[in-house]
Amino acid sequence: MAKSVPFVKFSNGQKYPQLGLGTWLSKEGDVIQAVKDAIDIGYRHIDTAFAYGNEEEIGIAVKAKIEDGTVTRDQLYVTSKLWNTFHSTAKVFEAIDVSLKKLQLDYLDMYMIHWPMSYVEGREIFPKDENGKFIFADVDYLESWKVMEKLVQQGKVHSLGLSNFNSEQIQRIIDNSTIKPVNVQVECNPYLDQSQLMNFCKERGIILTAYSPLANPTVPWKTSDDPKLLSDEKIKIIAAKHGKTVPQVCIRWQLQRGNMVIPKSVKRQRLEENFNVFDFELTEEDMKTIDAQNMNYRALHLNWVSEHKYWPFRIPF
Ligand code: NDP
Ligand code: 1BO
Repeated sequence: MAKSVPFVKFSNGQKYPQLGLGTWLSKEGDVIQAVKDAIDIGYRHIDTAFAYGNEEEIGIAVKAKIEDGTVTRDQLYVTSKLWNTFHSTAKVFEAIDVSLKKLQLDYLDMYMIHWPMSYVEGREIFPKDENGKFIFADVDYLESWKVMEKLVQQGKVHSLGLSNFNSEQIQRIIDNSTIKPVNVQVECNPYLDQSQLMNFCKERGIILTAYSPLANPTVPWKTSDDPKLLSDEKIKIIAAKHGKTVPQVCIRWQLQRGNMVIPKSVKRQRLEENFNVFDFELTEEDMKTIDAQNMNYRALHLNWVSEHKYWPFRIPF
């Protein structure tokens, strides 16, 4: 019998499992088994995106686990994201249908704008000119949001969220929408604690989802100079005290802060490890020690598109 994960409640009344499975860089060949294993272990929330190129495999795994009776559709919560080359009105309508078809679903539990920047449409997902420079488009993310509101009205999506938006961009959506974002997904771990953005979101009834909660040690552009969260000496001491691992402490820290958290793994043993975080509690002192490790280190800076007018990292949060 699988263990169960606590739910958070969104401002629109929808509940969502606080712990989910990340799937960025989960490759074809690995991801079907990983999603099946995750569902067997008890994960009920799966995070994907058009840009991850694995929605089709995730759809196969989800369908198999529904057909073998492990779960029903309404016990699962699937998030996907609108990619940067699909921001214009016609493209948003197209993108949701593509994602739903690949995932073999009638609706998404949550749909997010993946990044505020739009790239030129109709080409590859990272469109570049002959000099390797990204080709931007000038679509305002407010246009995308208005279509996403229609997707909710059509029943194709239950909740709307934003990913990689800064506080000003989130506020601009709130001020110009009829359906408010219930969730903001951003990079967040002990080395990038996002405490200011968390407070900002909390004041507006938005729940934060922590991506790269283990400071993803395999981000493709990482260098040997990047800090290594999983080797952090202070967190190692806390983990040893509780008979837990550093990843488990990092995940637990997010849960106790009230965030949703979506660690990725394709290995069954790690999926179990990352799920096994509901039988211990970090003390107030542990929490403070972990908070103190913050160094505002951001792996997903995307500074190669920093000239885009909507690149989100020009302001502190
Ligand atoms: P994570 O911090 O979850 O780290 C994943 C990496 O850590 C993988 O290399 C994984 O390897 C390894 N790992 C997982 N568990 C353990 C463990 N217990 N011990 C040691 N190593 C471990 O990084 P992600 O960037 O993947 O973030 C999680 C999810 O957040 C993504 O998969 C995606 O769904 C979402 N995300 C969203 C973004 C956005 O722009 N909205 C951007 C980035 C992520 P292995 O698989 O081999 O176990
Ligand atoms: C380009 C990075 C996308 C991760 O969600």
